[in-house]
Amino acid sequence: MATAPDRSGAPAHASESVRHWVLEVAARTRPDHVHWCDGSEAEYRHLLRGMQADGSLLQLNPDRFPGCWLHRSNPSDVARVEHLTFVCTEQREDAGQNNHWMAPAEARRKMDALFAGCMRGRTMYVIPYCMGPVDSPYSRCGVEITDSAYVAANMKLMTRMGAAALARIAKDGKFVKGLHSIGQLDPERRFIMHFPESLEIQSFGSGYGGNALLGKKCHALRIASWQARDEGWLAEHMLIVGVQNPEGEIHYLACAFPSACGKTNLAMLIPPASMPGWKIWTVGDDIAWLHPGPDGRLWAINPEAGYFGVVPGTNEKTNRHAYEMIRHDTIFTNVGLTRDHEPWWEGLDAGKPAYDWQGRPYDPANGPAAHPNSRFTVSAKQNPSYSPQADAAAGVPITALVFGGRRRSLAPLVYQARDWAHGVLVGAGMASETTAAASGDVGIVRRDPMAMKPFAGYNFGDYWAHWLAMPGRVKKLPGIFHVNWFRRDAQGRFLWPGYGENLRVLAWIVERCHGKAAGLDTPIGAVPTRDALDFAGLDIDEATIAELLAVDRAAWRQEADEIGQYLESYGARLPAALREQVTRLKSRLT
Ligand code: OXD
Ligand code: MN
Repeated sequence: MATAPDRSGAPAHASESVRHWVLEVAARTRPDHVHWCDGSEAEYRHLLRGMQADGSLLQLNPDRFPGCWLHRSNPSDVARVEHLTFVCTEQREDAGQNNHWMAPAEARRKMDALFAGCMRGRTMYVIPYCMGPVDSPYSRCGVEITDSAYVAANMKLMTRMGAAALARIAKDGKFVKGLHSIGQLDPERRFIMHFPESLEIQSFGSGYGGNALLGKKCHALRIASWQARDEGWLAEHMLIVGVQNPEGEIHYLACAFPSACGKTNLAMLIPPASMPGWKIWTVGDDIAWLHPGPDGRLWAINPEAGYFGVVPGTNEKTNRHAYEMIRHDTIFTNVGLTRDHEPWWEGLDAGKPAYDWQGRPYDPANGPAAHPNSRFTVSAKQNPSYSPQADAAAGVPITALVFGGRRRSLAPLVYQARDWAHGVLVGAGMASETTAAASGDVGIVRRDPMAMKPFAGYNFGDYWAHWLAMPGRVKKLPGIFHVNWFRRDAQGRFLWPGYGENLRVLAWIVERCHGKAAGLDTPIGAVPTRDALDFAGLDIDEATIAELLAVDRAAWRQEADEIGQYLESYGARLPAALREQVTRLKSRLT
Protein backbone atom coordinates (compact mmCIF):
# COMPACT_ATOMS: atom_id res chain seq x y z
CA MET A 1 0.00 0.00 0.00
CA ALA A 2 2.99 2.27 0.12
CA THR A 3 3.32 4.66 -2.79
CA ALA A 4 6.25 4.19 -5.20
CA PRO A 5 8.32 1.85 -3.04
CA ASP A 6 12.10 1.83 -3.40
CA ARG A 7 14.39 -1.09 -2.51
CA SER A 8 13.89 -0.60 1.24
CA GLY A 9 10.11 -0.74 0.66
CA ALA A 10 9.85 2.89 1.71
CA PRO A 11 7.49 5.31 -0.02
CA ALA A 12 9.24 7.92 -2.17
CA HIS A 13 8.58 10.73 0.30
CA ALA A 14 10.20 8.96 3.26
CA SER A 15 13.24 10.84 4.50
CA GLU A 16 16.65 9.28 4.46
CA SER A 17 16.79 9.18 8.26
CA VAL A 18 13.48 7.29 8.52
CA ARG A 19 14.52 4.78 5.82
CA HIS A 20 17.84 4.24 7.49
CA TRP A 21 16.28 3.62 10.90
CA VAL A 22 13.69 1.22 9.48
CA LEU A 23 16.39 -0.83 7.75
CA GLU A 24 18.41 -0.91 10.94
CA VAL A 25 15.42 -2.09 13.02
CA ALA A 26 14.51 -4.70 10.41
CA ALA A 27 18.08 -6.03 10.57
CA ARG A 28 17.77 -6.36 14.35
CA THR A 29 14.25 -7.74 14.60
CA ARG A 30 14.17 -9.87 11.39
CA PRO A 31 10.50 -9.55 10.34
CA ASP A 32 9.16 -11.65 7.47
CA HIS A 33 7.48 -8.60 5.93
CA VAL A 34 7.73 -4.84 6.28
CA HIS A 35 4.58 -2.78 5.77
CA TRP A 36 4.77 1.01 5.56
CA CYS A 37 1.40 2.35 6.74
CA ASP A 38 -0.19 4.96 4.49
CA GLY A 39 -3.13 5.68 6.80
CA SER A 40 -5.81 4.93 4.19
CA GLU A 41 -9.25 3.50 4.93
CA ALA A 42 -8.46 0.54 2.68
CA GLU A 43 -5.40 -0.22 4.78
CA TYR A 44 -7.43 0.03 8.01
CA ARG A 45 -10.02 -2.44 6.67
CA HIS A 46 -7.24 -4.76 5.56
CA LEU A 47 -5.72 -4.71 9.05
CA LEU A 48 -9.10 -5.51 10.63
CA ARG A 49 -9.80 -8.37 8.25
CA GLY A 50 -6.36 -9.81 8.91
CA MET A 51 -6.98 -9.79 12.65
CA GLN A 52 -10.42 -11.28 12.16
CA ALA A 53 -8.81 -14.10 10.18
CA ASP A 54 -6.20 -14.83 12.87
CA GLY A 55 -8.79 -14.62 15.66
CA SER A 56 -7.39 -11.58 17.46
CA LEU A 57 -10.44 -9.50 16.57
CA LEU A 58 -14.09 -10.53 16.75
CA GLN A 59 -16.63 -8.75 14.64
CA LEU A 60 -19.49 -7.36 16.75
CA ASN A 61 -23.12 -7.48 15.66
CA PRO A 62 -22.96 -5.60 12.34
CA ASP A 63 -26.62 -4.53 12.44
CA ARG A 64 -26.50 -3.08 15.94
CA PHE A 65 -22.79 -2.08 16.07
CA PRO A 66 -21.64 -1.56 12.48
CA GLY A 67 -17.90 -1.40 12.02
CA CYS A 68 -17.27 -2.45 15.65
CA TRP A 69 -14.79 -5.06 16.82
CA LEU A 70 -13.78 -6.76 20.05
CA HIS A 71 -10.21 -7.49 21.02
CA ARG A 72 -9.49 -9.62 24.07
CA SER A 73 -6.05 -9.00 25.42
CA ASN A 74 -3.86 -11.35 27.35
CA PRO A 75 -5.35 -11.29 30.90
CA SER A 76 -1.96 -10.22 32.27
CA ASP A 77 -1.88 -7.23 29.94
CA VAL A 78 -4.79 -4.93 30.72
CA ALA A 79 -3.31 -1.67 32.05
CA ARG A 80 -0.26 0.56 32.15
CA VAL A 81 2.63 -0.93 34.09
CA GLU A 82 4.25 1.92 35.98
CA HIS A 83 6.75 -0.36 37.75
CA LEU A 84 8.09 -1.50 34.36
CA THR A 85 8.18 1.98 32.83
CA PHE A 86 11.57 3.71 32.88
CA VAL A 87 13.03 7.08 31.98
CA CYS A 88 16.62 6.48 30.90
CA THR A 89 18.60 9.69 31.21
CA GLU A 90 22.39 9.85 31.50
CA GLN A 91 22.05 11.45 34.96
CA ARG A 92 19.68 9.70 37.34
CA GLU A 93 18.67 13.02 38.92
CA ASP A 94 17.33 14.26 35.56
CA ALA A 95 14.66 11.55 35.60
CA GLY A 96 13.87 12.34 39.23
CA GLN A 97 12.41 10.20 41.95
CA ASN A 98 9.03 10.52 40.24
CA ASN A 99 10.30 8.09 37.59
CA HIS A 100 11.88 4.67 37.60
CA TRP A 101 15.32 5.16 36.17
CA MET A 102 17.78 2.97 34.31
CA ALA A 103 21.12 4.01 32.79
CA PRO A 104 20.67 4.30 29.00
CA ALA A 105 23.49 1.83 28.24
CA GLU A 106 22.02 -0.80 30.54
CA ALA A 107 18.50 -0.21 29.19
CA ARG A 108 19.74 -0.53 25.61
CA ARG A 109 21.55 -3.76 26.43
CA LYS A 110 18.39 -5.22 27.94
CA MET A 111 16.20 -4.10 25.07
CA ASP A 112 18.67 -5.18 22.37
CA ALA A 113 18.52 -8.71 23.75
CA LEU A 114 14.71 -8.68 23.78
CA PHE A 115 14.33 -7.20 20.29
CA ALA A 116 16.95 -9.44 18.63
CA GLY A 117 15.06 -11.49 16.04
CA CYS A 118 11.74 -10.92 17.86
CA MET A 119 9.76 -10.24 14.67
CA ARG A 120 10.66 -13.49 12.91
CA GLY A 121 7.51 -14.90 11.33
CA ARG A 122 5.75 -11.57 11.80
CA THR A 123 4.99 -8.42 9.82
CA MET A 124 6.71 -5.23 10.88
CA TYR A 125 4.45 -2.18 10.55
CA VAL A 126 6.07 1.21 10.05
CA ILE A 127 3.68 3.88 11.33
CA PRO A 128 4.56 7.51 10.63
CA TYR A 129 2.30 9.73 12.74
CA CYS A 130 1.81 13.37 13.56
CA MET A 131 0.72 14.43 17.05
CA GLY A 132 -1.48 17.45 16.38
CA PRO A 133 -2.87 18.93 13.15
CA VAL A 134 -0.40 18.19 10.35
CA ASP A 135 -0.14 21.90 9.47
CA SER A 136 0.33 23.17 13.05
CA PRO A 137 3.67 24.61 14.15
CA TYR A 138 2.88 23.14 17.57
CA SER A 139 2.62 19.53 16.33
CA ARG A 140 5.46 17.01 16.58
CA CYS A 141 5.94 13.78 14.65
CA GLY A 142 7.10 10.29 15.33
CA VAL A 143 7.43 6.90 13.71
CA GLU A 144 6.31 3.79 15.56
CA ILE A 145 7.62 0.44 14.40
CA THR A 146 5.56 -2.44 15.75
CA ASP A 147 4.78 -6.10 15.09
CA SER A 148 1.17 -5.68 16.22
CA ALA A 149 -1.63 -5.16 13.69
CA TYR A 150 -3.85 -4.17 16.67
CA VAL A 151 -1.44 -1.34 17.44
CA ALA A 152 -1.38 -0.24 13.79
CA ALA A 153 -5.19 -0.17 13.63
CA ASN A 154 -5.45 1.73 16.93
CA MET A 155 -2.80 4.24 15.81
CA LYS A 156 -4.91 4.91 12.71
CA LEU A 157 -7.78 5.98 15.01
CA MET A 158 -5.69 7.76 17.64
CA THR A 159 -3.28 9.80 15.49
CA ARG A 160 -2.93 11.51 12.13
CA MET A 161 -1.10 8.56 10.68
CA GLY A 162 0.40 7.76 7.29
CA ALA A 163 1.51 9.60 4.18
CA ALA A 164 0.91 13.19 5.37
CA ALA A 165 2.86 12.56 8.57
CA LEU A 166 5.74 11.02 6.61
CA ALA A 167 5.86 14.10 4.39
CA ARG A 168 5.94 16.38 7.43
CA ILE A 169 8.76 14.34 8.97
CA ALA A 170 10.78 14.84 5.78
CA LYS A 171 10.24 18.60 6.23
CA ASP A 172 10.89 18.72 10.01
CA GLY A 173 13.96 16.53 9.77
CA LYS A 174 13.29 15.36 13.34
CA PHE A 175 11.03 12.63 14.71
CA VAL A 176 10.55 10.50 17.79
CA LYS A 177 11.67 6.91 17.23
CA GLY A 178 9.28 4.43 18.87
CA LEU A 179 10.08 0.75 18.66
CA HIS A 180 7.50 -1.72 19.90
CA SER A 181 7.06 -5.48 19.95
CA ILE A 182 4.45 -7.49 21.77
CA GLY A 183 7.14 -10.14 22.26
CA GLN A 184 5.44 -13.07 23.96
CA LEU A 185 3.22 -10.79 26.12
CA ASP A 186 5.18 -12.15 29.03
CA PRO A 187 4.96 -9.89 32.13
CA GLU A 188 8.44 -11.09 33.08
CA ARG A 189 9.84 -9.79 29.79
CA ARG A 190 8.05 -6.45 29.64
CA PHE A 191 9.65 -3.00 29.69
CA ILE A 192 8.61 0.46 28.54
CA MET A 193 11.81 2.49 28.15
CA HIS A 194 12.12 6.19 27.33
CA PHE A 195 15.29 7.91 26.18
CA PRO A 196 14.25 11.59 26.15
CA GLU A 197 17.76 12.83 25.40
CA SER A 198 17.68 11.07 22.02
CA LEU A 199 13.88 11.19 21.49
CA GLU A 200 13.51 7.41 21.57
CA ILE A 201 11.02 4.95 23.03
CA GLN A 202 11.42 1.17 23.25
CA SER A 203 8.49 -0.90 24.45
CA PHE A 204 8.47 -4.69 24.68
CA GLY A 205 6.06 -7.34 25.89
CA SER A 206 2.74 -5.49 26.14
CA GLY A 207 -0.05 -4.72 23.69
CA TYR A 208 -2.01 -2.47 26.09
CA GLY A 209 -2.79 1.05 24.84
CA GLY A 210 -0.72 3.17 27.21
CA ASN A 211 2.24 0.79 26.86
CA ALA A 212 1.96 0.09 23.13
CA LEU A 213 0.31 3.01 21.29
CA LEU A 214 3.53 4.95 21.60
CA GLY A 215 2.11 8.25 20.31
CA LYS A 216 0.00 8.60 23.44
CA LYS A 217 1.60 8.50 26.90
CA CYS A 218 5.14 7.65 25.80
CA HIS A 219 5.52 10.33 23.14
CA ALA A 220 2.81 12.96 23.78
CA LEU A 221 3.53 13.11 27.52
CA ARG A 222 6.87 11.62 28.62
CA ILE A 223 9.04 12.56 25.64
CA ALA A 224 7.00 15.68 24.81
CA SER A 225 7.22 17.05 28.36
CA TRP A 226 11.01 16.91 27.97
CA GLN A 227 10.85 18.56 24.54
CA ALA A 228 8.42 21.15 25.92
CA ARG A 229 10.80 22.09 28.72
CA ASP A 230 13.61 22.57 26.20
CA GLU A 231 11.42 24.53 23.79
CA GLY A 232 9.39 26.63 26.28
CA TRP A 233 5.91 25.05 26.27
CA LEU A 234 3.93 22.50 28.33
CA ALA A 235 2.83 18.92 27.53
CA GLU A 236 0.09 18.02 30.00
CA HIS A 237 -2.36 15.27 30.98
CA MET A 238 -5.33 17.54 30.33
CA LEU A 239 -8.59 17.49 28.43
CA ILE A 240 -9.46 20.60 26.43
CA VAL A 241 -13.06 21.74 26.40
CA GLY A 242 -14.90 24.71 24.88
CA VAL A 243 -17.68 26.13 27.08
CA GLN A 244 -20.21 28.11 25.04
CA ASN A 245 -22.51 30.43 27.02
CA PRO A 246 -26.01 31.50 25.93
CA GLU A 247 -24.50 34.67 24.39
CA GLY A 248 -22.57 32.39 22.02
CA GLU A 249 -19.08 33.09 23.42
CA ILE A 250 -16.78 30.07 23.71
CA HIS A 251 -14.12 29.89 26.39
CA TYR A 252 -11.64 27.05 26.45
CA LEU A 253 -10.51 25.26 29.61
CA ALA A 254 -7.71 22.70 29.96
CA CYS A 255 -8.30 20.32 32.87
CA ALA A 256 -5.90 17.85 34.47
CA PHE A 257 -7.33 14.82 36.23
CA PRO A 258 -5.62 11.49 36.89
CA SER A 259 -6.49 8.50 34.69
CA ALA A 260 -10.06 7.20 34.90
CA CYS A 261 -11.34 10.24 36.84
CA GLY A 262 -13.82 11.43 34.21
CA LYS A 263 -11.76 13.49 31.72
CA THR A 264 -13.62 11.99 28.75
CA ASN A 265 -17.00 12.64 30.40
CA LEU A 266 -16.15 16.25 31.22
CA ALA A 267 -14.82 16.86 27.72
CA MET A 268 -18.15 15.70 26.24
CA LEU A 269 -20.48 17.03 28.92
CA ILE A 270 -24.18 17.42 28.08
CA PRO A 271 -25.52 20.64 29.65
CA PRO A 272 -28.26 20.02 32.21
CA ALA A 273 -31.85 21.05 31.45
CA SER A 274 -31.40 23.91 33.93
CA MET A 275 -28.80 25.55 31.64
CA PRO A 276 -30.52 26.14 28.30
CA GLY A 277 -28.38 27.86 25.68
CA TRP A 278 -25.10 26.42 26.98
CA LYS A 279 -23.06 24.07 24.82
CA ILE A 280 -19.87 22.07 25.20
CA TRP A 281 -17.28 21.53 22.48
CA THR A 282 -14.66 18.80 22.80
CA VAL A 283 -11.15 19.64 21.65
CA GLY A 284 -9.43 16.78 23.48
CA ASP A 285 -10.07 14.28 26.27
CA ASP A 286 -6.62 13.34 27.57
CA ILE A 287 -3.63 15.40 26.47
CA ALA A 288 -2.99 19.11 25.88
CA TRP A 289 0.08 20.76 24.41
CA LEU A 290 0.09 24.35 25.63
CA HIS A 291 2.13 26.96 23.80
CA PRO A 292 2.72 30.65 24.42
CA GLY A 293 0.87 32.25 21.50
CA PRO A 294 1.78 35.31 19.47
CA ASP A 295 -0.92 37.37 21.25
CA GLY A 296 0.47 36.72 24.74
CA ARG A 297 -2.14 34.09 25.60
CA LEU A 298 -1.63 30.36 26.15
CA TRP A 299 -2.85 28.29 23.18
CA ALA A 300 -3.65 24.58 23.26
CA ILE A 301 -3.72 21.79 20.74
CA ASN A 302 -4.87 18.23 21.31
CA PRO A 303 -2.07 16.10 19.88
CA GLU A 304 -4.41 13.12 19.47
CA ALA A 305 -7.04 12.40 16.83
CA GLY A 306 -9.07 9.79 18.71
CA TYR A 307 -10.17 8.65 22.14
CA PHE A 308 -8.95 5.64 24.10
CA GLY A 309 -11.62 5.80 26.78
CA VAL A 310 -12.70 3.72 29.74
CA VAL A 311 -15.88 1.82 28.79
CA PRO A 312 -17.55 0.76 32.07
CA GLY A 313 -19.99 3.35 33.34
CA THR A 314 -20.58 4.83 29.88
CA ASN A 315 -24.31 5.14 29.27
CA GLU A 316 -26.92 7.57 28.05
CA LYS A 317 -27.02 9.35 31.40
CA THR A 318 -23.32 9.61 32.19
CA ASN A 319 -22.06 10.44 28.69
CA ARG A 320 -24.63 10.38 25.91
CA HIS A 321 -22.15 11.59 23.32
CA ALA A 322 -19.67 8.82 24.06
CA TYR A 323 -22.49 6.29 24.19
CA GLU A 324 -23.63 7.33 20.70
CA MET A 325 -20.15 7.66 19.27
CA ILE A 326 -19.12 4.10 20.20
CA ARG A 327 -22.10 2.47 18.49
CA HIS A 328 -20.22 2.30 15.20
CA ASP A 329 -16.66 2.06 13.87
CA THR A 330 -15.10 1.39 17.25
CA ILE A 331 -12.54 -1.07 18.55
CA PHE A 332 -13.52 -2.40 21.98
CA THR A 333 -10.89 -4.03 24.17
CA ASN A 334 -11.79 -6.35 27.05
CA VAL A 335 -15.53 -5.75 27.32
CA GLY A 336 -18.11 -8.51 27.82
CA LEU A 337 -20.26 -9.93 25.04
CA THR A 338 -23.99 -10.67 24.81
CA ARG A 339 -25.48 -13.70 23.14
CA ASP A 340 -26.24 -11.48 20.10
CA HIS A 341 -22.61 -10.44 19.80
CA GLU A 342 -23.15 -6.98 21.19
CA PRO A 343 -20.53 -5.50 23.52
CA TRP A 344 -21.62 -5.36 27.15
CA TRP A 345 -20.23 -3.52 30.15
CA GLU A 346 -21.17 -2.65 33.70
CA GLY A 347 -23.29 0.50 33.76
CA LEU A 348 -25.54 -0.49 30.82
CA ASP A 349 -29.22 -0.78 31.71
CA ALA A 350 -30.09 -3.13 28.89
CA GLY A 351 -28.82 -6.49 27.74
CA LYS A 352 -27.05 -9.26 29.62
CA PRO A 353 -23.51 -10.52 29.28
CA ALA A 354 -23.17 -14.07 28.00
CA TYR A 355 -19.33 -13.95 28.03
CA ASP A 356 -16.91 -11.99 30.14
CA TRP A 357 -13.89 -10.02 28.92
CA GLN A 358 -11.79 -13.16 28.87
CA GLY A 359 -14.33 -14.96 26.68
CA ARG A 360 -15.48 -17.26 29.50
CA PRO A 361 -19.22 -17.87 29.97
CA TYR A 362 -20.23 -15.03 32.26
CA ASP A 363 -20.25 -15.93 35.95
CA PRO A 364 -20.48 -13.10 38.49
CA ALA A 365 -18.23 -15.16 40.76
CA ASN A 366 -15.39 -14.38 38.31
CA GLY A 367 -15.85 -10.62 38.72
CA PRO A 368 -17.26 -8.04 36.32
CA ALA A 369 -18.14 -8.95 32.73
CA ALA A 370 -16.10 -6.06 31.36
CA HIS A 371 -12.64 -5.44 32.77
CA PRO A 372 -12.74 -2.24 34.90
CA ASN A 373 -10.10 -0.81 32.54
CA SER A 374 -11.77 -2.04 29.34
CA ARG A 375 -11.48 0.55 26.59
CA PHE A 376 -12.95 1.92 23.40
CA THR A 377 -10.81 3.30 20.62
CA VAL A 378 -12.64 5.62 18.30
CA SER A 379 -11.94 8.50 15.95
CA ALA A 380 -12.64 11.88 17.60
CA LYS A 381 -14.63 12.87 14.53
CA GLN A 382 -17.43 10.54 15.68
CA ASN A 383 -18.04 12.63 18.79
CA PRO A 384 -21.25 14.68 18.34
CA SER A 385 -19.62 17.52 20.35
CA TYR A 386 -16.34 17.46 18.36
CA SER A 387 -15.00 21.00 18.07
CA PRO A 388 -14.00 22.13 14.58
CA GLN A 389 -11.22 24.00 16.39
CA ALA A 390 -9.60 20.65 17.22
CA ASP A 391 -8.11 20.81 13.72
CA ALA A 392 -7.03 24.46 13.93
CA ALA A 393 -3.31 24.87 13.37
CA ALA A 394 -3.20 27.72 15.91
CA GLY A 395 -5.03 25.72 18.58
CA VAL A 396 -7.48 27.34 21.00
CA PRO A 397 -6.80 30.11 23.55
CA ILE A 398 -7.02 28.92 27.15
CA THR A 399 -9.06 30.91 29.69
CA ALA A 400 -8.47 28.64 32.69
CA LEU A 401 -6.47 25.63 33.80
CA VAL A 402 -8.28 23.27 36.15
CA PHE A 403 -6.72 20.63 38.39
CA GLY A 404 -8.74 17.93 40.08
CA GLY A 405 -8.41 14.68 41.93
CA ARG A 406 -10.59 11.96 43.31
CA ARG A 407 -10.79 12.88 47.01
CA ARG A 408 -13.57 11.70 49.33
CA SER A 409 -12.87 14.51 51.79
CA LEU A 410 -10.96 17.77 52.24
CA ALA A 411 -10.88 19.43 48.80
CA PRO A 412 -13.94 21.66 48.22
CA LEU A 413 -16.04 21.41 45.08
CA VAL A 414 -14.05 24.24 43.48
CA TYR A 415 -11.53 26.90 44.45
CA GLN A 416 -9.35 29.37 42.60
CA ALA A 417 -5.63 29.80 43.13
CA ARG A 418 -4.54 33.29 44.18
CA ASP A 419 -2.10 33.71 41.31
CA TRP A 420 0.05 31.65 38.93
CA ALA A 421 2.73 30.64 41.45
CA HIS A 422 0.08 29.59 43.98
CA GLY A 423 -1.64 27.70 41.15
CA VAL A 424 1.57 25.77 40.55
CA LEU A 425 1.46 24.73 44.21
CA VAL A 426 -2.20 23.73 43.84
CA GLY A 427 -1.21 21.46 40.94
CA ALA A 428 1.95 20.18 42.58
CA GLY A 429 0.05 19.31 45.75
CA MET A 430 -2.63 17.28 43.97
CA ALA A 431 -3.51 13.88 45.33
CA SER A 432 -5.97 11.31 44.08
CA GLU A 433 -7.20 7.77 44.66
CA THR A 434 -5.59 5.26 42.29
CA THR A 435 -7.75 3.63 39.58
CA ALA A 436 -7.73 0.55 37.34
CA ALA A 437 -5.92 2.43 34.54
CA ALA A 438 -2.63 1.25 36.01
CA SER A 439 -1.82 -2.16 37.45
CA GLY A 440 -1.69 -2.25 41.25
CA ASP A 441 -4.03 -1.40 44.14
CA VAL A 442 -7.10 0.73 43.44
CA GLY A 443 -8.43 3.43 45.79
CA ILE A 444 -5.17 4.38 47.53
CA VAL A 445 -4.64 8.15 47.86
CA ARG A 446 -1.30 9.11 46.35
CA ARG A 447 0.34 12.37 45.37
CA ASP A 448 -0.23 12.91 41.67
CA PRO A 449 1.12 16.38 40.83
CA MET A 450 -0.68 17.91 37.85
CA ALA A 451 -2.05 14.35 37.20
CA MET A 452 1.41 13.75 35.71
CA LYS A 453 2.90 11.33 38.24
CA PRO A 454 3.03 8.49 35.69
CA PHE A 455 3.78 10.75 32.73
CA ALA A 456 6.29 13.51 33.46
CA GLY A 457 9.42 12.54 31.53
CA TYR A 458 11.81 14.33 33.87
CA ASN A 459 12.43 15.39 37.46
CA PHE A 460 9.31 16.95 38.99
CA GLY A 461 11.50 19.59 40.67
CA ASP A 462 12.64 20.81 37.24
CA TYR A 463 9.10 20.45 35.91
CA TRP A 464 7.71 22.79 38.58
CA ALA A 465 10.51 25.25 37.88
CA HIS A 466 9.45 25.16 34.22
CA TRP A 467 5.82 25.84 35.19
CA LEU A 468 6.93 28.69 37.46
CA ALA A 469 8.83 30.25 34.55
CA MET A 470 5.75 30.46 32.30
CA PRO A 471 4.83 34.03 33.35
CA GLY A 472 8.04 35.08 31.59
CA ARG A 473 6.65 33.63 28.36
CA VAL A 474 2.89 34.15 28.61
CA LYS A 475 1.70 37.67 29.29
CA LYS A 476 -2.04 36.91 29.67
CA LEU A 477 -1.98 33.90 31.93
CA PRO A 478 -5.05 31.71 32.41
CA GLY A 479 -6.62 31.47 35.87
CA ILE A 480 -5.85 28.29 37.81
CA PHE A 481 -8.57 26.36 39.63
CA HIS A 482 -9.02 23.09 41.53
CA VAL A 483 -12.19 20.99 41.49
CA ASN A 484 -13.30 17.85 43.30
CA TRP A 485 -16.38 16.04 42.02
CA PHE A 486 -15.81 13.09 44.35
CA ARG A 487 -16.60 14.33 47.90
CA ARG A 488 -18.51 11.75 49.95
CA ASP A 489 -20.56 11.76 53.15
CA ALA A 490 -20.06 9.49 56.15
CA GLN A 491 -22.15 6.80 54.43
CA GLY A 492 -19.92 6.92 51.34
CA ARG A 493 -22.52 8.69 49.16
CA PHE A 494 -21.33 11.35 46.72
CA LEU A 495 -22.19 14.90 47.85
CA TRP A 496 -22.21 16.30 44.31
CA PRO A 497 -24.23 14.85 41.39
CA GLY A 498 -21.38 15.36 38.89
CA TYR A 499 -21.65 14.67 35.13
CA GLY A 500 -23.73 17.37 33.34
CA GLU A 501 -24.15 19.34 36.56
CA ASN A 502 -20.40 19.98 36.56
CA LEU A 503 -21.18 22.68 33.99
CA ARG A 504 -22.44 24.84 36.88
CA VAL A 505 -18.88 24.81 38.21
CA LEU A 506 -17.30 25.44 34.80
CA ALA A 507 -19.63 28.41 34.35
CA TRP A 508 -18.44 29.88 37.68
CA ILE A 509 -14.83 29.36 36.61
CA VAL A 510 -15.33 31.14 33.27
CA GLU A 511 -17.24 34.02 34.86
CA ARG A 512 -14.66 34.31 37.60
CA CYS A 513 -11.94 34.69 34.95
CA HIS A 514 -13.89 37.62 33.58
CA GLY A 515 -14.33 39.22 37.00
CA LYS A 516 -18.05 38.49 36.99
CA ALA A 517 -18.51 35.83 39.70
CA ALA A 518 -18.18 36.35 43.43
CA GLY A 519 -15.69 34.39 45.49
CA LEU A 520 -14.83 34.18 49.13
CA ASP A 521 -11.15 34.43 50.02
CA THR A 522 -9.95 31.50 52.10
CA PRO A 523 -6.42 30.41 53.01
CA ILE A 524 -6.39 27.89 50.12
CA GLY A 525 -7.85 30.27 47.53
CA ALA A 526 -11.25 31.67 46.56
CA VAL A 527 -14.34 29.47 46.83
CA PRO A 528 -17.67 30.54 45.33
CA THR A 529 -19.97 32.45 47.64
CA ARG A 530 -23.18 30.53 48.37
CA ASP A 531 -25.09 32.48 45.73
CA ALA A 532 -22.38 32.77 43.08
CA LEU A 533 -22.69 29.09 42.23
CA ASP A 534 -26.08 28.08 40.90
CA PHE A 535 -27.51 25.19 42.95
CA ALA A 536 -31.11 25.78 41.83
CA GLY A 537 -33.07 22.64 41.04
CA LEU A 538 -30.50 20.26 42.52
CA ASP A 539 -31.51 17.80 45.18
CA ILE A 540 -28.93 19.13 47.64
CA ASP A 541 -29.71 20.60 51.05
CA GLU A 542 -28.07 23.68 52.55
CA ALA A 543 -25.89 21.65 54.90
CA THR A 544 -24.44 19.72 51.95
CA ILE A 545 -23.83 22.94 50.01
CA ALA A 546 -21.99 24.33 53.03
CA GLU A 547 -19.91 21.16 53.26
CA LEU A 548 -19.08 21.24 49.54
CA LEU A 549 -17.75 24.78 49.83
CA ALA A 550 -16.17 24.54 53.29
CA VAL A 551 -12.46 24.81 54.00
CA ASP A 552 -11.58 22.86 57.13
CA ARG A 553 -8.52 24.69 58.44
CA ALA A 554 -7.31 21.95 60.76
CA ALA A 555 -7.50 19.33 58.01
CA TRP A 556 -5.81 21.71 55.56
CA ARG A 557 -3.00 22.41 58.04
CA GLN A 558 -2.28 18.70 58.04
CA GLU A 559 -2.58 18.59 54.22
CA ALA A 560 -0.17 21.53 53.89
CA ASP A 561 2.32 19.70 56.13
CA GLU A 562 2.04 16.59 53.98
CA ILE A 563 2.37 18.56 50.73
CA GLY A 564 5.41 20.34 52.18
CA GLN A 565 7.03 17.03 53.15
CA TYR A 566 6.30 15.56 49.75
CA LEU A 567 7.76 18.55 47.92
CA GLU A 568 10.83 18.60 50.16
CA SER A 569 11.58 15.03 49.07
CA TYR A 570 12.72 16.58 45.76
CA GLY A 571 15.62 18.12 47.68
CA ALA A 572 17.83 20.57 45.86
CA ARG A 573 15.69 20.38 42.70
CA LEU A 574 12.65 21.84 44.50
CA PRO A 575 12.30 25.45 43.30
CA ALA A 576 12.66 27.96 46.15
CA ALA A 577 9.56 29.76 44.85
CA LEU A 578 7.46 26.63 45.44
CA ARG A 579 8.85 26.18 48.94
CA GLU A 580 7.93 29.81 49.54
CA GLN A 581 4.35 29.08 48.40
CA VAL A 582 4.10 26.29 50.99
CA THR A 583 5.33 28.64 53.71
CA ARG A 584 2.75 31.22 52.72
CA LEU A 585 -0.04 28.64 52.63
CA LYS A 586 0.89 27.44 56.10
CA SER A 587 0.95 30.95 57.48
CA ARG A 588 -2.46 31.72 55.96
CA LEU A 589 -3.80 28.61 57.66
CA THR A 590 -2.59 29.55 61.14
C1 OXD B 1 -5.18 6.83 29.70
C2 OXD B 1 -4.55 6.81 31.04
O1 OXD B 1 -5.34 5.77 29.07
O2 OXD B 1 -4.37 7.88 31.62
O3 OXD B 1 -5.50 7.93 29.24
O4 OXD B 1 -4.23 5.72 31.54
MN1 MN C 1 -4.86 9.61 30.45
